[in-house]
Amino acid sequence: MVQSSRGYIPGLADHGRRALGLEFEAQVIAAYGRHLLVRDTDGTSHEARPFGRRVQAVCGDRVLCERDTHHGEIHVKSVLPRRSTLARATLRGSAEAIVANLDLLVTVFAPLPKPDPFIIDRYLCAASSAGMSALVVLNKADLIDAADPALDEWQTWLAAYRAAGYETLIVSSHSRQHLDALRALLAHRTSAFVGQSGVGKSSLIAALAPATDIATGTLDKTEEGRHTTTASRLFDLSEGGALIDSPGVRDYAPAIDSLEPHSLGFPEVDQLATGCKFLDCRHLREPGCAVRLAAEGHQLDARRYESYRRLRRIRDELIEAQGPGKRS
Ligand SMILES: Nc1nc2c(ncn2[C@@H]2O[C@H](COP(=O)(O)OP(=O)(O)O)[C@@H](O)[C@H]2O)c(=O)[nH]1
Ligand SMILES: [Mg+2]
Ligand SMILES: [Zn+2]
Repeated sequence: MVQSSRGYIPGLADHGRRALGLEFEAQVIAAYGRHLLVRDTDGTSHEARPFGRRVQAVCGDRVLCERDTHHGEIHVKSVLPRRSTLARATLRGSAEAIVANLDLLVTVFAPLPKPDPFIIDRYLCAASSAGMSALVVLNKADLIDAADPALDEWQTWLAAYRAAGYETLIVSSHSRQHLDALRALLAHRTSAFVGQSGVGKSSLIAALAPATDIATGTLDKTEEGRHTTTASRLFDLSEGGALIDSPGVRDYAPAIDSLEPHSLGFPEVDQLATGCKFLDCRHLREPGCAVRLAAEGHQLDARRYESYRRLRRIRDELIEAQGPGKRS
């Protein structure tokens, strides 16, 4: 065993601290910036703070905590390896984790606020690139008028998502339409709900996990004591599994470096690309591009292809700006 420079055996010391309950494993069940709520293996929740700038814990993370007996505080010492990370690009272009250890990403849109399918696409790309399953949900079905011409457009979007391999559902948290079908897809998995502010993410979660409202202490209060929804929070499902509510967004940009470099996380592009003439085809103007041909022949949804091209341009510009060495 390696002797540390400070003269004690780290393994033994850790063991001792664990036996005394000073060090323990927990899961982050709410995160408001660096204010965390962690739940230990006994199911007890504790307010905690990351120990040092290096520790970047997000909702869903498994973490190693240490009790500071002197000040009565709990510190998150380290984040245990994640099985998946949903990340976003910050304004400066670097990757920032939003939620960790997800199995499924639930992207929600609604008749109101006015939906933007390109935001949905970008979430789906992040999910597919990170190896998670994803689901597209149209909420507020009770507001949909069958004669509304916009319904045709939404149906076209949903058909394209199904063709790409994603499951889709039309639900209502108010009328509870198709909530059982949604619940069946969520059981025994950890899922995060994402989408524009106001689409009904929190309402859906409240309808699906009603009895599990967790006490977040001072976490979801601002300095003035008002409640905010800017925290990510995890709710247990009675049948097993958990739902994570995330703050609503105006827009979402995936972390460029975490996108699958060839298809950018578009499953249908990935499939079609096996027919491209060049292995490094970017699926734009290249000769013999099976993806572009499929779009021209309407086997690939035109809007999804446009979405791919937009994301491709953004990604390539950012990779270019990072300079050589980081290029892929
Ligand atoms: N008509 C209708 N309104 C809904 C439904 N779900 C949520 N809402 C309303 O939409 C607004 C935003 O809901 P909220 O859950 O806070 O959205 P979030 O920002 O995505 O978490 C609230 O006024 C909800 O009452 C629904 O299924 N039908
Ligand atoms: Mg909300
Ligand atoms: Zn191609």
